[in-house]
Amino acid sequence: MSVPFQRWPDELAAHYRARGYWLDLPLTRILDAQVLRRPEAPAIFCGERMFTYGDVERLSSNLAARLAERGLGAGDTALVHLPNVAEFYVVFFALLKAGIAPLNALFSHRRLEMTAYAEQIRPRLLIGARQNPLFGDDRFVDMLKAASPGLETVLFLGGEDAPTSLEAWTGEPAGEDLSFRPTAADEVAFFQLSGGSTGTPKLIPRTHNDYDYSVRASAEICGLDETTRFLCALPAPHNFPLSSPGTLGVFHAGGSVVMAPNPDPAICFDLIERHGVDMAALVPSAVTLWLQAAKADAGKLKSLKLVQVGGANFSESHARQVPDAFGCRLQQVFGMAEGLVNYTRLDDADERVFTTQGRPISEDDEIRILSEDGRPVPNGSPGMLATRGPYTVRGYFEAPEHNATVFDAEGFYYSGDLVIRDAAGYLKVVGRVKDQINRGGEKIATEEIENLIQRHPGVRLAALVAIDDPLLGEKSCAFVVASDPALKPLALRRHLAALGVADYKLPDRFRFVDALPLTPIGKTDKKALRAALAEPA
Ligand code: OOB
Repeated sequence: MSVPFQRWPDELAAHYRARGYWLDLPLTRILDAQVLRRPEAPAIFCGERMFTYGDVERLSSNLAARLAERGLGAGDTALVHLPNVAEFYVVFFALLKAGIAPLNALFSHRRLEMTAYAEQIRPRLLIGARQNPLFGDDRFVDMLKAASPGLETVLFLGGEDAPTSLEAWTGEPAGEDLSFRPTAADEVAFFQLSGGSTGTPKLIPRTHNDYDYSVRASAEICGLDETTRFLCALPAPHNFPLSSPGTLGVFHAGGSVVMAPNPDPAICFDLIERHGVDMAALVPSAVTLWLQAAKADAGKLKSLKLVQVGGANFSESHARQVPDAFGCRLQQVFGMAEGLVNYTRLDDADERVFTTQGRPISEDDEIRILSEDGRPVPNGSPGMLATRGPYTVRGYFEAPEHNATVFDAEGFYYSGDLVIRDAAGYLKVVGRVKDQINRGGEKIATEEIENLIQRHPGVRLAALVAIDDPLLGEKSCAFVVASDPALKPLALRRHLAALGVADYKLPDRFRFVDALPLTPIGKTDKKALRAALAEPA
């Protein structure tokens, strides 16, 4: 049994192996390598706790053994909902060891997102945290079980009673038999989350082979080694802090990860000072806060050597401030959970680092930049980015119709970004054609929210558009055509909250209008709506 997914064509797979990208080893080799070499070395600092590589190995093996004992293994999936704590990695490695494919939801995801994920992957296992209001009692678990009948095993971080306590399951194994094994390296290891532009969130099946390559190559590009101390302040499941090179890159290199609950400088600066952090990954909105805070507190940042910035548009003026303000190098990162990641390189000239979002990891990342009618545009001109390569997926999980719209016949993925390429192959992100809002790096699929607003009985039509925001880059504004003239924003906000949607997706503003403007072919004219935002309400 294995999780179904769209495979790479045989001849390309053979090429990726011949080039040494695909090693045919499971992702768990990242941990195994360090356990053999330096089991006593610190892998994770989390609050007052420190976990060595040996600890992560032991705890994850215990959990894997218990799960295998329950009959969980290859072909099974798990829904995981944990905050930025060491247990996130213990669970991740445990599930990989046992051949169970996890979907690591963001901790900000609520009932609606979690239910949609469960309906798609039909998990046999759920791992959550009691500290999250979703799992304060068992009501939501019962709902999930109803939506996903195969869900038998539920474990909680911070759970009191032993049968469901994650702590108990990672403790000494119940039986003698420690038999479990990962799925084959060319099978699905886990699911990444797509930022999305559709009504339901799309899932991204990542194989051991493709993900491991992106981690190893990223670690090399970023110069990680045993001395690296990496601050994980972005949500741990996100592709950027997980693999670009992220925490997995740090484990691969034998360094240490320092967990932060979020990028708040009041928390992060102290962690940097205390643990001698030399590298951090941030979204642009966090950099803005750090730049402010560094005016008073730069002394705490002495150990920093590299700050990576990615996930959303980063202004050149802020980019230029980073080296002096933080006393370190800047690296720009333009990546996507579907695969392709671009980095400025450590030896690039400053101007290139300030003005581009880098170039692809691999010589075998194929990049096409296309006009609206699908023809290649010359270097220096903006066009739509299409890509395929050794770690860019060939399709979303069980979404044939959507796949037909964002992957072409040759397997190129259309990211929805408008980019300019220069003669050296560096990319600059200049815009977007996908209907998505990038709220400080958190992606909102407009269609998802529009559908939810339209479920309110007093609403005829809704359209969500981006508003420029000095801190987050973009916020969201919902244009609403109401059938009930008394409808107020508060009622719509309550309606969305009652549906259980994550907070970051709630519209920042509402505007009531008599009708939505239409384009000549009858679609909502979002350009006109954005222009209307510039005028007073
Ligand atoms: C990263 O991954 P996702 O999947 O959350 O979002 C991908 C999208 C890109 O298609 C692009 O629209 C935007 O986020 N984006 C950027 C950017 N990096 C990502 N837009 C402008 N400038 C950048 N530097 O966001 C992600 C994954 C791995 C590494 C870094 C970011």
